[in-house]
Amino acid sequence: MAGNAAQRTYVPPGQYDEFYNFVSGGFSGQMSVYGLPSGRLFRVIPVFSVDPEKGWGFSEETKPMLETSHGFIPWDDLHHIEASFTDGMADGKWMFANSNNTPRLARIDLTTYRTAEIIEIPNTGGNHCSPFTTENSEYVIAATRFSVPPDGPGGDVPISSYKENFKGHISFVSVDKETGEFDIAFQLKTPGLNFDLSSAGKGKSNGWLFLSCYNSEQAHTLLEVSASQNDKDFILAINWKKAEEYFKAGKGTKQAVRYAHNKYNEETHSATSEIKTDVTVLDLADFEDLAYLIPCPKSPHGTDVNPTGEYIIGSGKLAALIPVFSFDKLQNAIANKDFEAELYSGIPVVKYESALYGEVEKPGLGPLHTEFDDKGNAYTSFFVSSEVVKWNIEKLEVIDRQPTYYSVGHLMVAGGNTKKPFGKYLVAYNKITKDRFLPTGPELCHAAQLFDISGEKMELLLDFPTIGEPHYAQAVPADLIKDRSLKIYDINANSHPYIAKGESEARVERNGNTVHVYLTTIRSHFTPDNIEGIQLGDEVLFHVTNIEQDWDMPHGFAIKGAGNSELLVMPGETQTLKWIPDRMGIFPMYCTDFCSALHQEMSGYVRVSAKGSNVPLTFSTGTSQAAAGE
Ligand code: RUQ
Ligand code: CUA
Repeated sequence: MAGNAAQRTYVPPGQYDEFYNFVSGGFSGQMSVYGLPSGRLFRVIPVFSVDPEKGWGFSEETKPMLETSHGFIPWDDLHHIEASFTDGMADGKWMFANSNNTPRLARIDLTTYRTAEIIEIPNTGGNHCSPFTTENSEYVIAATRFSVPPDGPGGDVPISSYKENFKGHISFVSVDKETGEFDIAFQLKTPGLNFDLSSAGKGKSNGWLFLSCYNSEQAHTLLEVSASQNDKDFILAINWKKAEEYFKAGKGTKQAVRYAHNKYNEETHSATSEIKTDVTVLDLADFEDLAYLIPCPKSPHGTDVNPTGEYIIGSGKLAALIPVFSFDKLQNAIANKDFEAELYSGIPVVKYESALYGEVEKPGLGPLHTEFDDKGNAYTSFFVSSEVVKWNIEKLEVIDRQPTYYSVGHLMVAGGNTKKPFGKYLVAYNKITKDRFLPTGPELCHAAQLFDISGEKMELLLDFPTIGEPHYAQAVPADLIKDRSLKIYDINANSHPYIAKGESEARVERNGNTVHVYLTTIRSHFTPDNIEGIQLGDEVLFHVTNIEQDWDMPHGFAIKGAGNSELLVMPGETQTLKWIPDRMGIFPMYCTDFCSALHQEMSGYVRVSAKGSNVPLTFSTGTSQAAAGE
């Protein structure tokens, strides 16, 4: 430990951190936001998960965000985070994230720190090879981890027919420059392979994708043995600019599929979910000049491209070396048709030596992921030997190694996947922490470890616990983002269909068995705060509008017996809690967020009577008045 480590991570009270650190939550389905160098946790954003802290996935408005073609899915496995890029640099607009299990991509808006959009990926099984974006985020790419037969009735085939019937798909999800909106532009159909972590080219290799793939054996059972036989698997290099040209020229065929596309609208404060029914697919087998296989030892888990775009680093989970490929050599090999074979009906295999720049020898055991600094060095995580290794790319020489506590998976250098890394901090995200923190039963926190990498040797500065299991992460300079953060929702722009724009619009309306409560909140009362005439068998929808227009002034809402969660409603926002009373009596409701000295007084009562009771529907704050409707 560096002697002055505490000083170097200490951010005094009232001062800001230098970087935002966006960290995946793995099996928690969330993304958390920390400060660097302090390691302070600022926020946990539900992405592929419900979150009772915020009512996310529990309010009527947010439920559609978690819809899929399989129905409502309240959580998933969120592995990787990637920033939106402009000219190969994080631009601070959005973060992209993948769900691994039921394949989806999400876009998180960095003004609201909320999930703005989720799109499901058809023809895919296990969306682990995802998301990675092109140099200007023209596309966010997602590829299948488990090749499967294409969606549709043709999928009912024997598992043993893997080689002929199972296919991979690489999805090109376009991102609208202004709004960020997703659209699956097209998919590339590939032979049945398992794709793993991948990178888009940048700088001189912009226009190419490099996808690691394992199971080149095309095994379908006992993969731990049968998919580890070949000495080398592959990196699949794809000329995506060419693929895009073919797509734009009308090549490719439309396939009937079903996938959900969910969007959150900041004006209606509501999400919608739509099922889309087709996708354009280009079959690699129909094109000669789109894809090339580069042999890569052994069972690769990731490929990473250095800041100049010249070097492509492969990481084989079972490899004892790190291969470094040269983009220039690859281009020459392709031009000279320097191929050793064709595989999977027609994809040329470039000779290993013809694409190889060199190998880093004896770097450690089980290289997983590599990031870069601003001085020509690479940093690779080693799961098995539990260390981070710094090495020089051009010299292929190990410079330093530091243990991690324990079993590092991903690592991240601030800006380390961009064209200009900041080269100051490296964070290792560790799977196992054992004795590092106070014990908390059988489940221990996972953790991040912050290293200063500005010198020759890496220096460990700080351990901090993380939410869920951290995989990939991004760090973006705070200055790029912090001033764009939204403070309130403008209530005049709120076009929620059940808004009450002020207390004079607060009311209760019956429509058959549905009762709409247009409820406002402001320090420190609800309007209305007395409601009578609710009957058993009613479904009550509390449309809560927070009419505050002041930063950091949320109000909460809870009512006894509610079976979902509380709501937390931001200034200017409307959110709806559905409540189905199950017995007669008086039900208190109250604000769950300590909003003022009289927060405890921010409460009210709802009276529930028997079905068909003659208690009239009334509501009041102060005095009673008759409700509208019948
Ligand atoms: S994977 S280590 Cu998704 Cu490497 Cu996490
Ligand atoms: Cu509003 Cu407490």
